[in-house]
Amino acid sequence: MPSYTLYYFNGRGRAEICRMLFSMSGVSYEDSRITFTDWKNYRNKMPCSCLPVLEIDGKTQIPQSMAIARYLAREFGFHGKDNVEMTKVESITDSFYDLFHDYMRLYHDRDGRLLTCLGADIRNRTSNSAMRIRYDESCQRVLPFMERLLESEGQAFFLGDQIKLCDLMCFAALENPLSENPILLDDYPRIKALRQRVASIPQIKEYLKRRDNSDF
Ligand SMILES: N[C@@H](CCC(=O)N[C@@H](CS)C(=O)NCC(=O)O)C(=O)O
Repeated sequence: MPSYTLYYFNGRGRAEICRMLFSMSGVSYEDSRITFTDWKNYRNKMPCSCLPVLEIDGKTQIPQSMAIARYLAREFGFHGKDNVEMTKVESITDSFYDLFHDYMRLYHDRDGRLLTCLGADIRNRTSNSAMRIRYDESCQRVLPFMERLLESEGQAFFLGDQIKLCDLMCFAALENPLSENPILLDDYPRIKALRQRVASIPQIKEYLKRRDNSDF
């Protein structure tokens, strides 16, 4: 088994899906959290100048949260069993990423920098209208689609009775939006039930209990 270090800020953010995959697999990794003050010293050294980054065996560094998540899902057995199922897993995962990405953008300035880097209070940044409209539209696009998918094809999870990357992403991507708007899923009972099922899996339950609370 390779050695893994996951670099991100001290928040759930885009790294949480990867941390959940590590928890599900039981594989150990270093959860390296960079402070916003230190980020300026790291930025130019990181591939793509953004986080998260996964470092494998102290040499290979991979940026992009979804590429990292797909890699870990394949390594740990949480991806599809064949090409069609893998594509379905990715299509659901990426749909949740769309929504999550638009939510995260509420916390970025015009240059795309995370506002927390600049010391802004992220909880007061949710009314930026153009980004807010885009995020609301993503919710209207993605959530009904996922609810219908669970109704027509879902069993215990999106693709059968085994948890996969897309189920974990359904949990991770909606955490921040739900902390701001607890009634977000009231019209989507199947998504809500799926998230509860994910949270009740022993490895995830234990992880959620022991992780630190963070702002985002
Ligand atoms: N598409 C990338 C986006 C990465 C991204 O925007 N990361 C933010 C944190 S969530 C970042 O590194 N911000 C600091 C900066 O841009 O200086 C991914 O999903 O990993």
